[in-house]
Amino acid sequence: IVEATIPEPLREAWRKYSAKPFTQKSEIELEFVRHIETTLARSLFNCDELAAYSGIALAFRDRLIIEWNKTQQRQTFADQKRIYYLSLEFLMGRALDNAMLNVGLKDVAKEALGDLGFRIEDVISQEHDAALGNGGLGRLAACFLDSMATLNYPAWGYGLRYRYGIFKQEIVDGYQVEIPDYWLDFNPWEFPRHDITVNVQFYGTVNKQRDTQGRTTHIWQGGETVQAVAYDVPIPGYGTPTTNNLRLWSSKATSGEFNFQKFNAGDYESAVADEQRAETISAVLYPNDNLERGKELRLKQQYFWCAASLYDIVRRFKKTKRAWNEFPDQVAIQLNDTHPTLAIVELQRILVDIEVLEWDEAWHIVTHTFGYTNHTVLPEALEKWSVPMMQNLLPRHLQIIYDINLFFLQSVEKRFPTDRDILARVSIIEESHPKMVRMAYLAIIGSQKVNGVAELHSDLIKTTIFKDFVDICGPDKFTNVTNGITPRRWLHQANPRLSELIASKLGGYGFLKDLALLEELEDFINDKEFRKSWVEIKLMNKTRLAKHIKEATGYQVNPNALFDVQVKRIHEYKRQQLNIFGVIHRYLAIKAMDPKERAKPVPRVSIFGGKAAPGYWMAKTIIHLINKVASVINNDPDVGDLLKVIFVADYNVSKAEMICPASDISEHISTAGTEASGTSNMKFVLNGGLIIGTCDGANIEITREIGEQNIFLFGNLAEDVEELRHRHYYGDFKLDMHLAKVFDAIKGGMFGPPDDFAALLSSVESHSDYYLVSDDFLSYIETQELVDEAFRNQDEWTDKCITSVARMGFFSSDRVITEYAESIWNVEQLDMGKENE
Ligand code: T68
Repeated sequence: IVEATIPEPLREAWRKYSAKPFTQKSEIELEFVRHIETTLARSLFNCDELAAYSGIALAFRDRLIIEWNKTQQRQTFADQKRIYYLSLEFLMGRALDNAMLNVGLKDVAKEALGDLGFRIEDVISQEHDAALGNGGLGRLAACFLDSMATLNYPAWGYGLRYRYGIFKQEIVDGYQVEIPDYWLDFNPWEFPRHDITVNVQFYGTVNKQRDTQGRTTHIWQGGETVQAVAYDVPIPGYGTPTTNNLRLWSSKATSGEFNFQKFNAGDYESAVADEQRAETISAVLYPNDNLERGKELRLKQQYFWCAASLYDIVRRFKKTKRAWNEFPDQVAIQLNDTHPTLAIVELQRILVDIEVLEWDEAWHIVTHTFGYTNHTVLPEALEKWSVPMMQNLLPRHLQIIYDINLFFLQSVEKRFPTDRDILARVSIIEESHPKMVRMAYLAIIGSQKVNGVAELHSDLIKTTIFKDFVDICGPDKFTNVTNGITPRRWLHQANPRLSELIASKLGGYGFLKDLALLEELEDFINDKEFRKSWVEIKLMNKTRLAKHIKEATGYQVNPNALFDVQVKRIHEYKRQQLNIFGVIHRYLAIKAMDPKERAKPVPRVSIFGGKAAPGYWMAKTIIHLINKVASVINNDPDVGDLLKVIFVADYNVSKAEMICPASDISEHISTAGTEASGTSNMKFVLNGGLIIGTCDGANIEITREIGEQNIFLFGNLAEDVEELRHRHYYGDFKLDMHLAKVFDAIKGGMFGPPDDFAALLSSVESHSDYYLVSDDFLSYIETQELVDEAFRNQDEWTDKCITSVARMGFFSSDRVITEYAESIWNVEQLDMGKENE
């Protein structure tokens, strides 16, 4: 915006007064007090911890936004290809701690807050999690933003600014209860951009017209328009001035719509109703993970967000005055699952209908711009939209989808003239009643690369759900990029003591930017002092969690017991039921022991956490069973410290930061072939805990990296699952004898009315045990005994933990982003010059 630029001779004054990064404590104190006294209108007589949080957060966000501005200028000036990461979910968690750590000023801020009467931990814990996501997919997007900023990639995230994030979970009488998460009351981390708006159209009709050159053009008219307003969230990199942008769109009625016409006509109520209807689009995050339910509002959310984001991306490209064929050299758009697939159609529409490019030229641009990441092979999670719904909501897009499909099927027919079924198999349109648009197929056809998120998963998509597309598009289109996590949040922030200990041995915090450096830790494996500190830190982290458990549940757990953790969304495929059945088995074994024998078993605390989708009844039953088992076992005097069962309510990112460092063993026990990757497995190992798991997702690569002597694997392999299911289906099924005893206990009413759990048991006993709980049960409980044995030898256990951490370098999201940048996006890091060397 050239006209608004300050003339060169006057810029000196600006530069003089422009705020500088904090360099010392007094500057932080000054800004802290200023914000409390002016922005918040408080004083030293009424400054509680929440106000202190607000003050310090505002002080830091002011500095972030200055770096944010400079970063945007640098990136515009560099004029390089940019990455656009489209995700319906960004599970960011808290921002303050992260912001302080990334600029290296947490210790200084701690002193500053101390001087003014506050403990930094108490202040940090005032922050409400930004919980705009369900689970792994949303958290992955957040880790990627962190890595892209840290590696100085010019990258933008695009998402929705939900008024309600994922619900808060309470446990009442053992049942999950959902509480709305209204999180925007006070959010210092977002900047509303009321000047950046996009009008998004829905419904209406399409008319054909001939333009002056005799071409047929399509005019999409009528319907309703909703306004997208941008809210920007600065994303600081670690140890770099780069501060990237996450742009979240919020919906509101278009100015002009709510207002005078209806209002003046005396129809005030309906004017307000229109306003509310528009706002509904960005009101709530759908709380399902790995399940799609085909609701119209969800489709509206998807289009609203894709249309606004693409408009923004195209606008930025057009400012460079380049020719359209250079678009893919300037823009890489990554689709986080199929949720943003409409962006493919929208770009084709913009190019053909608005910019009047020829279809083929436009399609060439589109198919060189997008990449698609698949996160699941579960059939119930693959998105399909009904054709009549799409016809109604997005009539022009449906036409374009039909054309994309037509040209695609024609090319397939030419190449595979003898395969009579292939066209029906690969058609974007499923010939069902109603017809459905298969979004994954559209995403594949419209992208230049498709990737899975762990090796096994990427192989599985090629050999199962997308097999035909490998034959059609060639194997090179399909690739693997194994997931990773940011070591800044998941080591340095979550486990500052361990991070410090590691830094003391490796000569600094370089490993936070190059996680492979952790391998040098193996040199210290026999260093007595180091090992002692290592063990002490784990115990401190467990003690902290025990304190939380006491406050939250009233149960006292012994920090010296083996902490066995399974925290993740509750889902049958993730098999929390296998875990709790195993706990009951252990309980029955303890009860059956001669009291003198009871000193022998390794004391264990089984910790569960996770949300069930509100409509997922079986998942809710599993939560109920866990809580009932907990109340029986935890109150049984025969058991004492030998076994405790805890359900941590409202598992979220900030709870994960407390729980991951406190685990001895964590459970990643999905039915083989069902968990695409898993990322909490990485978080637990990086924090010095071991894993019990199946040969699934990234567990396999974790094993390859850390060595099979350092992980407890069990259960059937992915390649055998189909055959086992087939056998069950034809009646070849026998309940495992140990599991049968567990079921007898439940049926006998040991954990409350057996009817409460009848459906859960029968999903195993009489409905073919789809998730192979019985098939894997013996292997699971035997492997748990190996865990006990290993834990008894604390020295060897510590060896395993240290070795594993040392070998986790591969799972940094920095490695992941580098792979995407090089093999999919073809984007370069911004050269930061000398200042950042
Ligand atoms: C997860 N997927 C995978 N989905 O389950 C996990 N789904 O294995 C993987 O590690 C992770 O993605 C990152 O790749 C999800 O979390 C969802 O949350 C989701 C949300 C909406 C619709 C469908």
